[in-house]
Amino acid sequence: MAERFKNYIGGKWVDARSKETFESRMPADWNNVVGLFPKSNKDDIDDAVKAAKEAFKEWKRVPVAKRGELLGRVGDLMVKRKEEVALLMTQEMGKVIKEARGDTQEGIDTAYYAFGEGRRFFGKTSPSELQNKVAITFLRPIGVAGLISPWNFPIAIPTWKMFPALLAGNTVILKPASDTPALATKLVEIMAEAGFPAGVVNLVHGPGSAVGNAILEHKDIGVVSFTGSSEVGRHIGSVCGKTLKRVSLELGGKNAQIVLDDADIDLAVEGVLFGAFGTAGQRCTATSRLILQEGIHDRLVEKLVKRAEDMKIGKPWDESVDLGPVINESSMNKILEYVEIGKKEGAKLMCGGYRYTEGACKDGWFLKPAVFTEVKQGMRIEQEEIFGPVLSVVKVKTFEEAVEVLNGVEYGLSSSIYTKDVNLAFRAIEDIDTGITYVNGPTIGAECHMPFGGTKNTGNGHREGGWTVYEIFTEQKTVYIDYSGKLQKAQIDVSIEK
Ligand code: UN1
Repeated sequence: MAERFKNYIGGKWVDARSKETFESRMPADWNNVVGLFPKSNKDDIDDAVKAAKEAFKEWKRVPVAKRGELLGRVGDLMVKRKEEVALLMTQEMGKVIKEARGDTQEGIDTAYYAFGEGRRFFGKTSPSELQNKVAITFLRPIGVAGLISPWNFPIAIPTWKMFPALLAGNTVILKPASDTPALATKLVEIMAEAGFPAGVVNLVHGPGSAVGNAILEHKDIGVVSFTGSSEVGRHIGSVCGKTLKRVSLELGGKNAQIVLDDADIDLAVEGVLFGAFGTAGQRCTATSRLILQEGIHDRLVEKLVKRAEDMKIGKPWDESVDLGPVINESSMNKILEYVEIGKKEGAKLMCGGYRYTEGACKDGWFLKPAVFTEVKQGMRIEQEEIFGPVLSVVKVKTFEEAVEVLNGVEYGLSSSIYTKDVNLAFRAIEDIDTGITYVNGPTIGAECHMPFGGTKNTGNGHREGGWTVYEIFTEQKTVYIDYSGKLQKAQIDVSIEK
């Protein structure tokens, strides 16, 4: 019998009110059930909001440095349990063990960053326009935060949302992706062990249609943060528009790496392999397009295809494996459909692009990594997010053309340029319309202390990570203190005589 897991509401582990459950299975071996999880609905969200709202009354009064200390303790516990979490990640989500450790480490880094921020939760101080008066700002919590997280970074992204929300003094309800509920449970177990008061951290499993929507519509949730597809993001944004909630949306990408003729070719090949096929291409930041200047094109493609073909596919917990499975069957089918679309559009499939079933891989969603060349601007495989190990190579003549192709999509998350020419590197930084640009590095590898997010349809202008995430989870309070002892009128009592 598969283990049965619970929701965490008001400091207690509880079943869904409906008592219904859903399964989580291993993508690398779908005969294996990781566990059964509560299939919750609006009633469970109502319970969680009640608990979170009650807990907020006290939690917001805990000094921010103390809240930070608790998050530091979460970091310490995560360090101790890093290997156990990473192993579970290979099983439930399917990324290879080295990357699973990295995902967990990103959560640890986020915990320690929040710990530090607890001692520098600064507002601003300004002179007033009047004499004997001063103006200051404080950051205050919003209330109950509803956090909806994806499966591709099943530890890192929930921590990106929960830790800053909690540090700021909000209480939280996490609704994790239904493909990775065990990992979210593990994280919340660790947080419970660290000693958050009951109701401060709540976990509610279940489908987006029921649990997610209940979060969006609940009048006592003040802020929503979502990472996922642009399609779902549009829906979330529109509902939150109606209910006047603050909402942060981190959505799709169609990221590209440019390689100019003068680049270090081997470095560029290493970069694109990691960027395109790391996490089996299932990152918002994944390199989905490779834009090559014509002088380097053929040599680079030759090296790249050889390396892609040699990648070892297998069970993600095996240290020697380069590429694990994709998350589930429908995702695999969608990726394979894109391979067919690419062929029909006239692009040339140089390698991979089919299901890999050899040996131990027969019961998993494994794919051979695909490289398409002769991809033209405007083809669907050049424009649409695929979220799998499929790379489209576009040949260009000039730097200007490269930037134009890179910018010619609806998304703007990450980007990269390989060149030794410092002038062109800086022009790229200026001209590329994305939230993140790497110079001589792949499109993946964002660090927790820096702003993370994108332009255009990648989101709605917020930045997670770094200091900017606190703009999502706080209200600004502006305070004027008048110590003149008389009524002073701003805008009316003009101080400079004519
Ligand atoms: C994501 O793909 O949603 O920069 C997040 C990176 C990781 C985070 C990716 N640190 O690739």
